[in-house]
Amino acid sequence: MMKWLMFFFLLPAAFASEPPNGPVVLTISGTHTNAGKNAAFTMDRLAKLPQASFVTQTPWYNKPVKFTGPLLKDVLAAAGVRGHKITAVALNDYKVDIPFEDLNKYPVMLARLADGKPMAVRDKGPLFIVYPYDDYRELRKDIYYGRSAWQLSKLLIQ
Ligand SMILES: Nc1nc2c(c(=O)[nH]1)N[C@H]1C(S)=C(S)[C@@H](COP(=O)(O)O)O[C@H]1N2
Ligand SMILES: [Mo]
Repeated sequence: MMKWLMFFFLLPAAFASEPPNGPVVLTISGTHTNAGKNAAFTMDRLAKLPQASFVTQTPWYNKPVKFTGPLLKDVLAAAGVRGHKITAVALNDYKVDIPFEDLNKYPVMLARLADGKPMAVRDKGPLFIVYPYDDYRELRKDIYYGRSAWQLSKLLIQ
């Protein structure tokens, strides 16, 4: 009974806040942000940014995976965001800091496809921050694996 009440109560609100091209999958916020409404990203908007792609082995899959998505620095540029430090927040409330320096040193990707397919939440999707671990041996360390937030939902900029 309670469940149904909740359903009818929440449903109109969910539709009202949804832009025509789908739900917001990533929000960006922070004190040095002038992003305003540019800080909300639908999958569609992320897919329209220039796309990067690389194949790499990871600790999460038992074979190399081809990841595709915009570079994190291009996402932040599209939102009009600058700062020193990024805190990535995931759907499971995992939080990790990523220095802006990483984005200039490496093509850090906001992956939205794994082997050409969208990632379900149970497969660490829909968004996964990935580094090109195979191209840089120094990235094959727990500090960078830790910065690889899967199920990403927010970026807080400081
Ligand atoms: N969303 C989310 N991303 C995450 C984590 C997490 O708990 N939640 N753990 C991080 C850490 S500390 C590491 S080492 C790697 C590997 O985590 P896993 O092997 O538990 O998937 O994912 C990183 N990304
Ligand atoms: Mo870790």
